[in-house]
Amino acid sequence: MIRLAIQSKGRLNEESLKLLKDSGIEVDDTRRKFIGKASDFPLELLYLRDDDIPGVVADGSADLGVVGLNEVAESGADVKVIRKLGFGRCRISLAVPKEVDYPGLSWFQGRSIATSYPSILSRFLSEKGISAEIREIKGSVEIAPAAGIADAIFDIVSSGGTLVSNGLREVEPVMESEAVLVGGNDIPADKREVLDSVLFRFDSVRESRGKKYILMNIPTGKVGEAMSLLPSMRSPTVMPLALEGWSSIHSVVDDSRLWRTVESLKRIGAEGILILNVDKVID
Ligand code: PRT
Ligand code: ZN
Repeated sequence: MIRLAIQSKGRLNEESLKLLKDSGIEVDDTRRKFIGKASDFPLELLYLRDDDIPGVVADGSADLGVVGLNEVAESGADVKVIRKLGFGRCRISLAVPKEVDYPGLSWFQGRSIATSYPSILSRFLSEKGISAEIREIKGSVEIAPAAGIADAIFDIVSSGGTLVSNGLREVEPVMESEAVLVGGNDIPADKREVLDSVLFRFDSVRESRGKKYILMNIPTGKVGEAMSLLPSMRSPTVMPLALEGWSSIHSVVDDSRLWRTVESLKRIGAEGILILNVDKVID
């Protein structure tokens, strides 16, 4: 039995549960409980506040955790990042009132900065040789300058909308973050097999995200050209159609290049193009 800590509510909760579900690990999700058990997999879920996750993994109360890299860095807990999970992407940045004529980091010298991430900030400032006063506040950091609590802020930014609506401007992105899977430094041998299975499933789900399965009919004389447009995992599958002179091609394409690829294929005579979601990819 392996124990995984995830956020009980908040931004990473839903995606963490979805990752488990897509990995075939179904958990009774009545979030009121502190612990949930997977029905068909030797895994127990611990629902916690994100701030507590690195610590419980470091002390062995949980074997694994899903948490933002920013929380791992802030906690200083002795855990290992096993995988980046590709969701909950954001950055932590310094932001100043928009009317400031910002000359560079020296602006922060002797000023005050409000943040919920004092450790990351103080490390950054000392690396850069800036001495500033760090004012730790737990929530609504973005209102600190307007409220006269601090000259600037150091906070999570995703779309940037919160900064704009509070009259602030991002001036120094300090750290990129996303949800990560963390583990203790030595996973006991008897849990190794379950951990490997969790990683194998997570990797297959991750690999399938952002990919589409595409199939089409094409004049056989155009197959070579179509294949050059379709770099597949190994090579596209080509099959003859019952109709003389026509073939069918199947392949997997990254979402990011899907429309460009489809347009090029249509130009060379592809017909009956079908695009399907990819559920899992096992290499
Ligand atoms: O209750 P608990 O302690 O568990 O949760 P929490 O309130 O501390 O954290 P939560 O749920 O807000 O965020 C959990 C994690 O999600 C963070 O630690 C980050 O790793 C990640 N994440 C990703 C974000 C954002 N994107 C994000 N945009 N966390 C917070 N925000 C905030 C940001 O601070 C801003 O105030 O959302 C606001 C909107 O951002 P914009 O730039 O899109 O306007
Ligand atoms: Zn938190």
